[in-house]
Amino acid sequence: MKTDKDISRFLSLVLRHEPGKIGIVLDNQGWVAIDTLLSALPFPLERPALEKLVRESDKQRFAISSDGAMIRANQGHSVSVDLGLAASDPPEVLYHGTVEKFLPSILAEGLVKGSRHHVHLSANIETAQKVGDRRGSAIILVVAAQQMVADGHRFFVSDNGVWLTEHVPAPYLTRLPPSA
Ligand code: HQG
Repeated sequence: MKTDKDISRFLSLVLRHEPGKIGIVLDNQGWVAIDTLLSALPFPLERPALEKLVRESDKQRFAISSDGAMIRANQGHSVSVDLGLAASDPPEVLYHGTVEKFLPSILAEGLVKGSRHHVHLSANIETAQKVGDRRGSAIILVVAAQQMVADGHRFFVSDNGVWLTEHVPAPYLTRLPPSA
């Protein structure tokens, strides 16, 4: 029996990274017909259960189109899609959670997007803490977002509130001291 978490992980995999794994094709904006997805999944899933999972996803990872026909991941893709996000004005600072072992490289080349479309940032420290804790003991980096905007960098915000940018050069990063 698959848990909602197992299903969510699998949907993240096929809607962000490897749609070909189950023989589906995402359109340019990352959408696929829900009927196509459900019949391609290697386990049974009914539409109401999928809708519930999308509604209750802790990070609101997926979106269903307004006509109810299609689904996509809100962010985090490595396959090429155009989410159609408009550039947004970020708060003064944003946060990024990482771990100690990446710091030398981050301080040398800044935050890089790797295989994803963007570097992922959050507006609050708690989220960055959780993101960093996925890999060990979180280190929180503060990103001088408004300074970056002043210098010509652009920011986007996904439908589920993740702040995205192409690259954060090292001079815009400072380390948040651990809280007592
Ligand atoms: C690190 C989850 C060395 C970066 C989360 C991170 C997030 C560098 C890792 C979303 C580096 C990339 C994304 C550099 C960055 N040298 N390491 N120059 N620049 N890094 O998973 O931000 O559950 O691609 O610090 O909640 O950890 O999938 O990015 O540790 O929103 O919905 O390289 O994934 O959301 O890792 O996480 P990731 P991330 P979901």
